[in-house]
Amino acid sequence: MIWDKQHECMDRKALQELQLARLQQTVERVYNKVPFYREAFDKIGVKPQDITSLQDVRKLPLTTKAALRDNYPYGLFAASLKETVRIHASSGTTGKPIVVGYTRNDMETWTNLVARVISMAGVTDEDVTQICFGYGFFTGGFGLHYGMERVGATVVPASSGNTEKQIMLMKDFGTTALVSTPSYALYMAEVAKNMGIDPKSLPVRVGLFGGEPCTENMSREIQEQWGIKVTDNYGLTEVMGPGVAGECCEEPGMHINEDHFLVEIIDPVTEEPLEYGEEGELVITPLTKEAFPVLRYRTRDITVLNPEPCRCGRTTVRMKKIKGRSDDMLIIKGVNVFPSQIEAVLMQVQETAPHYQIVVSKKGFLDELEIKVELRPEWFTDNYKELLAIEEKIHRYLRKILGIGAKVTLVAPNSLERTTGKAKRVVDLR
Ligand code: DLL
Repeated sequence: MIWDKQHECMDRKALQELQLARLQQTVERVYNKVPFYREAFDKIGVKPQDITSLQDVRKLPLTTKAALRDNYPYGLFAASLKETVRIHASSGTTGKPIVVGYTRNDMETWTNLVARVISMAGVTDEDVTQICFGYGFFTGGFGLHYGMERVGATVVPASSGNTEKQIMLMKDFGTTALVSTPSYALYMAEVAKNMGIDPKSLPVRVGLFGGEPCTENMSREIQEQWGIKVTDNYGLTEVMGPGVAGECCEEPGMHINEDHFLVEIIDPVTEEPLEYGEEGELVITPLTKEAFPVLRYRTRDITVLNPEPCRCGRTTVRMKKIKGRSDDMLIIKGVNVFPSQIEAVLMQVQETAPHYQIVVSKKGFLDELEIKVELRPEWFTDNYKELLAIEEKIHRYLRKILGIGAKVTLVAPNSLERTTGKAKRVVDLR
């Protein structure tokens, strides 16, 4: 087990001193090695020496995804390629990917931080872990792989896809810890059932899920289908990959590895700082990165920070489950709607399965929201009246929670596309 008590249970004041020293080092490094940042500093008249307290982080420029894209591929690297031992990239939907690098020290830090997250979830060297994340440019596969090896678990590097084989391997190899996206976990449960295998009869006891949002209700669904302990973990390529934050076994919320990441919450529109407990966009400054140290990276992820000490003994701030991305927020008839709010409603309806799609279109000048959701096989019927009653019930729930009307379309079990990676829930036709 990797539990770095010295850092994970640190006195807050000592932690802040460590954070400041590391922030100063990072700022110095970035200023000296990355022309993009030096120019940005000079433009606003800030020098590395101006950072004398943690609050001074606000003097630094925010970094957006656009800056990473504009400096493709190596423009923001603060280490030479000779010092860089690994490249990862985030695919993005259009154009060039975002490229990040790791020195040998970065790899060591990354491995340790993922190992912490794995240990928080209760995985040990007694576990056999099946890693069903894609291996390759995606940080999920390799990130969890190295972390699991550090913990001493037996790694089955299954990667994603070939789902029937995944189930066979779980059974034959005695997999106890499952690693995947939440949506792939649900898909795997479905495939197991189609093979005549109850997922609960498999040896899996704990799941580490991440890479995409997952509401509480969705977690509960996974837990019920698999009969396992479900944990969430968070990260992003731009600041490292997985290993930024993870859930412990005591209280809700994901512990942020704050000795390596300085976090802020800002108002996504005004960019003004928000307090603990207030909902806003997470901004992250990695404090120990060598090859790719971005400053104040705007994650676009919406969450709330909770500084309350946790029963587990860790003193690090916890982040709530991600509500969604500010760029995924739909504005429908002037109302802000996050896909996660729709998911939360759908997951309360017993007749529907956790497979849905949100379609937004325009009819004339008006936005139209349609929710396609699968019926559970046991509720499947061709009785029109019954179907209509279910649709109306969902329509009513949605109006109550979201304050707007949506067209609800029930579709047959297994008719929506399944994913072995991150689910694409929203189709915006506007
Ligand atoms: O998804 C890193 C990762 C891999 C984390 C495996 C955990 C496990 P990217 O592909 O760069 O990196 O995508 C990062 O995915 O900004 C969030 O919007 C979303 N995301 C990641 N983890 C979670 C989570 C990896 N636990 C983007 N809950 C982030 C909600 C998540 N959203």
